[in-house]
Amino acid sequence: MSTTPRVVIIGAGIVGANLADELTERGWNRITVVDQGPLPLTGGSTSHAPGLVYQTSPSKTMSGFATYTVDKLNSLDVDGAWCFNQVGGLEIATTPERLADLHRRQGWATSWGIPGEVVGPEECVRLHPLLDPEKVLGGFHTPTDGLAKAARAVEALTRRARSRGARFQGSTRVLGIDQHGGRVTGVRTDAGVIPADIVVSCAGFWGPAVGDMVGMRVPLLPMAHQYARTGQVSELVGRNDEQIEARLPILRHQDRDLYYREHNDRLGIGTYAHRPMPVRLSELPEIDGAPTEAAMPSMMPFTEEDFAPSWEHSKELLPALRSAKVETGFNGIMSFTPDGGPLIGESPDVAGFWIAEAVWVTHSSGVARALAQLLVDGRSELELHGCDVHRFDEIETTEDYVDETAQRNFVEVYDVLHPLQPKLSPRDLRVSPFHARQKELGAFFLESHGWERPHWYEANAPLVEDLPVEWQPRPRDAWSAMFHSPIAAVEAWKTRTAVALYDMTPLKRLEISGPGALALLDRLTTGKMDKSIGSVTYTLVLDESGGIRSDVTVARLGEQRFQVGANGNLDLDHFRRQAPADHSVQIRDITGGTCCIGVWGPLARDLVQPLSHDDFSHEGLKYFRCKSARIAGIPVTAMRVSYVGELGWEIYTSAEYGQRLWDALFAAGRDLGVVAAGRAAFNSLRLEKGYRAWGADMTTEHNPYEAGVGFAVRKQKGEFVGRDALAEIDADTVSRRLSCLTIDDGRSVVLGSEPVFLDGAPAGYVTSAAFAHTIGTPIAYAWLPSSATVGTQVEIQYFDRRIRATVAAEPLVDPEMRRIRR
Ligand code: FAD
Ligand code: THG
Repeated sequence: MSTTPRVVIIGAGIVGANLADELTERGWNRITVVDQGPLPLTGGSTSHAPGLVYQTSPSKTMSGFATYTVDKLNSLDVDGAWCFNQVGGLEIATTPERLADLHRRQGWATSWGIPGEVVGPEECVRLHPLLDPEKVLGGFHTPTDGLAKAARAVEALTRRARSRGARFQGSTRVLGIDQHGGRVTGVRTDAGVIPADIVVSCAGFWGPAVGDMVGMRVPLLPMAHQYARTGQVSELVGRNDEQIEARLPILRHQDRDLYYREHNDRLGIGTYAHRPMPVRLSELPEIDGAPTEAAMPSMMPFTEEDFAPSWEHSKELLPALRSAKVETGFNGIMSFTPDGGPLIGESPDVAGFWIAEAVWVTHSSGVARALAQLLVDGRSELELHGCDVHRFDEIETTEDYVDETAQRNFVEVYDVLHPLQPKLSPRDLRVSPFHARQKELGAFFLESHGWERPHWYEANAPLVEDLPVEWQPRPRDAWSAMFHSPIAAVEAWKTRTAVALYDMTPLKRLEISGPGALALLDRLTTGKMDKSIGSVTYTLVLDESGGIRSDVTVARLGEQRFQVGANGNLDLDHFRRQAPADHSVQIRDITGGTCCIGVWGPLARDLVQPLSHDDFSHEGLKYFRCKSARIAGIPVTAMRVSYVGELGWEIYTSAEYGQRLWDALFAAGRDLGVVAAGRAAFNSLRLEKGYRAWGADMTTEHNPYEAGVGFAVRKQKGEFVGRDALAEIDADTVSRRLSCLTIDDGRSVVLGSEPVFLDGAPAGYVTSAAFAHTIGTPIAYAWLPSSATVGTQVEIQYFDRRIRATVAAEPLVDPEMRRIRR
């Protein structure tokens, strides 16, 4: 008899209930859902959620989660009562900056297939007559958004999952997780042990406490967020009834951190305008008896003084409120994370222990479907890199870091944020050994995973004057000029015409060694790994369906020792999980103890060779080879690889020699015109050379042939993960392609995620974009149907403008590889 695994879901909120539904829909029938609270109103965040669902977000995956939630909840009811009321969404602007941002949001909606348009003030008032026409400059209207009746949806999902065999058990508190041999075996509760093969914690803001039971860090911070209801609003009387509750679109007033919905003839008001109010789990209110809608553990007492400014702003926007009053309110508890994304994934230490937390009602069905797909099929159809709990580096999961960044995200939740907008704090968490020198050179730093990364160096500013005419930067619009500098043009120019030093230290480096290392890498990547010592291979890590999990470089440093240049912590997590249990492979993250300088440009050899007795000639160290050497007496590993597409090497050494290496290279390069160069130039150079950035340009949603990296797949090499899925696919048969676009006007720079129109209809979206200094024109990469061949005219929507672009043959720079191979 075939049986499905025994699954225990901790938490019967909107996430746990959705997961039970998704798993039972897939035929898993041994599901138990336990909750410490009584059913169906458990007292968690779902029990009081006002349920506004706005689908549009900068993230394709998050928007996809939301769209699925809307479709699913729309199809549910409890005895005829609605679970989703599709009243539409309206986000209004009261400042020109917000109005511009609404156009940007409308672009994301178009990119991700969500209907919506920016409308004028009259239309806003027609849609929502409570608005003061004098205050509103315009709005973004999304007809398929609306209200989720979260607690009722839990009931509908519970009924359906029960009818397929799931068990729901309320008033049962989980006290511990039983495990044996590194696997979960059961869940210990105050009502006994429930045996389990898989445990999924859907415990909402209690997540960290449940994670502690298996020693898993759950980087979320519970925080209070205020929600109030007015008394009767005379303008609403007679419009709705208890059944329908609301007819007006849900409303957001982001300039004041406010949102609104109807509750029959009253208005509900949510605010993020107040001070951050972190909540310790030990401070939760003690509830006598069962939770009610007025008292539950996820509700703190209303602090009126925090709400006062929001009430004033509400009366300004919605004059009808001036004769109403605030009747009730509470400080409800929800989860915030360091980057605002949810937390999905399996414990690194205890197999079978999963979490799905920090999830809004908005994304709940989508997250549950993704997790069900991971558990049942091993793969989610929407890519999860921004949701995977293992996306964080260790420093990003510490309590102090989570505390500070989660509070920051609360404050910024409705702010207009530039894609490059840096954290102001915490900063200087991780610096390379070159940091002191970078500061002396006036580096402008942005932060990534705690690393300080120079984007350009003010020390190069005087060279802007020296730029030849064809290299001179064009003026940019104010938005694309933010966190950018014309100095990037200098650094690009020097890289292509002289030589530049790039700090590559933050690039994640793994050492994979041991008797099983070769076999592991061979199984997990698309390349031939059994090459000579000193080989470097650019290769792909696929999932079973042929989707791209990552692209990495693998350098063979010894018979049983490899250095992997990776894209982030997800790669480390993947390799660790895939390593055999027999300890024949050791995997170490060596990023922090080492450092790397990219020395690139036509004069790179003139710079490095005089500093070394080792042979840095073309024959002495060929393209995509590496070797140990000494440079200025410092032991290094030199790897002839260049993400910017120039002659040169990534030069690695251990951290303590870093500054000395930097100084030696800098001094030796003075007469050659060496500059330090930053990420702004780097990103432009890699894009014009056609090198993909995993996560932005390609993800698990794409196969190598669509993404233009099919050359890295060695189908003949033998078995490897993803090979079977690719058997029938090649570059000529794919239906969509990552395509290179040049911008026709030669000056408009876009930033990424903008929709692309083909024959007037949305057909794809931008993944990465930059000004290509070498050819003097802005470029973009975008996903487009294969029918958009070279020469096809398209349009990119940038705010409220359409920018003409043309599909171009790629790469735009050095297709013959003359710059690199010499
Ligand atoms: P919960 O509903 O909290 O469920 C977790 C469950 O786990 C609880 O029932 C708890 O009892 C149980 N549990 C925890 N620990 C244990 C244990 N040890 N043993 C047994 N059971 C345990 N989201 C939106 O999308 N739109 C909105 O408009 C919106 N408005 C909000 C307004 C306010 C004021 C607040 C506070 C939140 C709002 N949210 C909104 C967020 C939303 O409410 C939550 O993100 C969502 O409800 C979380 O669902 P969940 O299932 O993860 O958590
Ligand atoms: N350096 C190192 N490792 C890395 C990167 C890096 N790992 C992660 C990420 N960056 C990987 N991305 C690329 C993308 C392209 C190339 C290298 C790393 C590249 N491609 C050549 C090409 O496409 O023509 C060579 C391909 C080949 O010969 O197989 O160089 O920056 N260490």
